[in-house]
Amino acid sequence: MPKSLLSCSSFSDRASVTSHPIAKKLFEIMLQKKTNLALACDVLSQKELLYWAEAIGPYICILKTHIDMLSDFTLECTKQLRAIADRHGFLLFEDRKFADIGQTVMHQYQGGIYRIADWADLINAHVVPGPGIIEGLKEVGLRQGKGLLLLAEMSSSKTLATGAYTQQAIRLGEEHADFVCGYIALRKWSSHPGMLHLTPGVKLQQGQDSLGQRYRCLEEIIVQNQSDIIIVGRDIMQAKDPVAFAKLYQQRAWSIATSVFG
Ligand code: 5BU
Repeated sequence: MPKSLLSCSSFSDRASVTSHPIAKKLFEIMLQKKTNLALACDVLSQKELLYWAEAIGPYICILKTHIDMLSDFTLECTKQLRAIADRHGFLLFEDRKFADIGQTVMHQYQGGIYRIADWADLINAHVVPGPGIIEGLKEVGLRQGKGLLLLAEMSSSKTLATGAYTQQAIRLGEEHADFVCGYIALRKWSSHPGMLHLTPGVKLQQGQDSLGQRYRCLEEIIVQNQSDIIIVGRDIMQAKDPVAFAKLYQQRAWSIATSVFG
């Protein structure tokens, strides 16, 4: 194993040194359930969302939602989803990708019809507006013990989030480590132990979809790039036997991660 990989800290070492409540909880879930798999649960109805949460819940540490994709959204659904998450022990991550000034995102996070702050443990944000977006979201989420992920990179081909932009996102996250607990990124960028790196665009076989999504395989993401958590959507949900496939993903990704991080 290359020397740089041997110096990686284990999830349990990182859990013991982080004071961020969501990072700590997430590490504990990962260690207890032996999973670094997040499900991207992109569905169009409440019934499907609750079905997948229940079916795949035992194998995941995070269920990622796009709550505004539901055509029949009600707050009751988020209550039921929260109950399933607590029963199976996984976190809820609303992939809202906030992208406005602090004052606006504060209301989008707390209010509106989705009331994201009431049920989601994790949210994410673009850093294009600058630090004000983090401050605005923090006004709502910090006192409720929530966590924010910054978009440092994206999985799509020809993404503009590269180079200096990515570096600034990493720096902003580290400067707001009381609320920010990680990044959406294609590789590990921060050596801050509480900062998690989550990577979307994952398939067992590399490739692309017809709309610019670029897929990377587990070895590239975890071994070469040292990302912590894989976010998988269609590769599981469109499998012949999604539950068995989720279990396979969980076991493979966890065994690769423990061989890399210890
Ligand atoms: P897929 O079915 O595994 O392609 O789904 C990927 C999910 O991750 C989907 O919900 C996207 O909105 C989400 N995503 C992404 O694919 N790439 C990114 O850079 C970010 C989010 Br950020």
